Amino acid sequence: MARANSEVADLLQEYADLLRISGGDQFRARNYEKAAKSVAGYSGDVGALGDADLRKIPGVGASIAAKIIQYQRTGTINELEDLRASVPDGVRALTSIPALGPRRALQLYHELGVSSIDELAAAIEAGRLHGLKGFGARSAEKLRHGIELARRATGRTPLHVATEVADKIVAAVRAAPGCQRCEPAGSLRRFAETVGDVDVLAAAADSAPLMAALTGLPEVTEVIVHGPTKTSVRVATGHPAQGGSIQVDLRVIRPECWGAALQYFTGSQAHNVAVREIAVRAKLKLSEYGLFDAETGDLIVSGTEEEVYARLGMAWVPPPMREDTGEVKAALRGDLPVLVQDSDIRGDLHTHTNLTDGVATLAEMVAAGRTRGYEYYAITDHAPNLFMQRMTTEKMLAQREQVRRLEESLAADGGAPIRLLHGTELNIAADGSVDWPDEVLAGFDIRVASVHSHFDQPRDEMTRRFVRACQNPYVNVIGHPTARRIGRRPGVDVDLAALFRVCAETGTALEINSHPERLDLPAEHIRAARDAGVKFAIDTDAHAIGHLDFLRYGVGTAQRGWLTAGDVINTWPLDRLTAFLRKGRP
Ligand code: DGT
Ligand code: CA
Ligand code: CA
Ligand code: ZN
Repeated sequence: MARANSEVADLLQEYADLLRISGGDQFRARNYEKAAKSVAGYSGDVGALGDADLRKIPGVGASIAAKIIQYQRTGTINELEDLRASVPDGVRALTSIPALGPRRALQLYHELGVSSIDELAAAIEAGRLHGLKGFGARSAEKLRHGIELARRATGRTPLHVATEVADKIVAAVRAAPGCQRCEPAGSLRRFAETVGDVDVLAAAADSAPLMAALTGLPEVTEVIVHGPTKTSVRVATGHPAQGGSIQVDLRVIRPECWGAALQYFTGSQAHNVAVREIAVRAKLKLSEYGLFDAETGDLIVSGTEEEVYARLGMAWVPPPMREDTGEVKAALRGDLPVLVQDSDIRGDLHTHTNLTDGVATLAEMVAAGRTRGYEYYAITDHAPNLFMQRMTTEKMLAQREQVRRLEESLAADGGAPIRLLHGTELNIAADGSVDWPDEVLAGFDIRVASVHSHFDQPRDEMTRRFVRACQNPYVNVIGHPTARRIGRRPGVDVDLAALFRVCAETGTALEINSHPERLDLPAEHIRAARDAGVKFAIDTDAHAIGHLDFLRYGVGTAQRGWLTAGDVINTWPLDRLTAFLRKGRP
């Protein structure tokens, strides 16, 4: 996606947020938010468009187009600057606290003079929220928890934001004269859900041109250390975490140490400690320079990771598994699972179009899925009970017709064949029921069902809710099962063991939602689910063409959960998949 698109989208979103905070027209705020979404998902480069073309983007009218043009010309938007000036920074920071909307943030500012997260924390502890209108008995507890989440979020950058930075840097370093290899390492290579700093490793005889390629990048805002073996810089991310930039460490090593260095700097530290213990027991010494004979100091191997692990009697461990959760033992025994790969995925089973809250048309989304080489592709727009999406049975049936016609025309155009599944994303109501009656549900090829409301139910109610949804003979996949938003909203309180049991019994798959702000089911629960016999669907929940590329994060998350292709229903051939989707129905 073009960089200008995400910049413009962020500004429009900020404008919407500021309108809300300052008590402006809520309807206008919603329009700006919608425009932000379509700009973010727009397939061309917004930075290059004139007025007429801008206005063709859904949700962009005359006044928004004018603002984008002003931004293109001057780099600022006057009205946004005015709004920024009218709302203290601290109050904006308050809105990053989950459970505190813009209106209540402004109320705290006006009534208590609270203008930062720290001041809010102090006000809560001093009991100053007592009796404040709109802040009931549970408010203090919820806000305390929200503050904790917001503080944690500001400390680490989401995986996709860090990955975009790393991709750019790796490309620049690889292009430098003399660069033999360059790869991301650290938590990013392990597909951790958030990243503290970006570690990049490169191999060259002379490091200077590589270091210069990094420090010369326009996105670099500060050079912290500039040395021959390690250079550290800060790079702008355009994401609020860590103050809008992230540290990048580039290490350049001699090509002959590549394997040992990559192993060392990939971590995790806990994995490395466990691997070094294996080395010590074999009278060897492992460092970033190589594997050495502990007594003589002679180098044994260092060229590739595979050689290093092999000399320790271990199979090569895929980076997402390197967290010291049993992978060292498994690698010694030689029975690591063969992990699912991006290329195993035959189709996406959870995607949206502009019939509900997506920004691309059915034909555009399907064309993008086909370009990815998918054999099948499910369209799962929202169902009627998510009222703001205004879905109706008539619209749904008309879409089904459109899907069938599109499938026929694609079959006739001589390109790669693709099977289209007409599905829906149902809403799991508080009592576990879903939107449509059985006779309507029966007409879909696939039904994802998700929690979109009543996130605060007590554990036993929430568990009963999920169990009932899974027992519904038409519900095939539980979408984003915990409903968490990384750094913004904790997952719902549910008895996961009970959920896994009912999924396995009923043939209901759990989604691994690839959206980088969800990554849900979270990696730490995936192994337990698989051990209970659960199957998974790795989906993107795409609302724009570009979102189909989020798949890599879902696959990385599945790998962190040790999944094989066999565990994942959308790696299966279509006939096996459709048999699974029948859930034993005749
Ligand atoms: P992060 O940056 O917090 O998301 O997590 P990592 O895992 O990327 O940690 P980081 O950046 O501190 O270091 C990258 C890898 O380098 C780490 O996973 C293991 C290795 N490493 C770095 N410094 C040390 C160290 O002092 N001791 C050990 N054992 N390993 C280290
Ligand atoms: Ca790191
Ligand atoms: Ca680091
Ligand atoms: Zn969805």
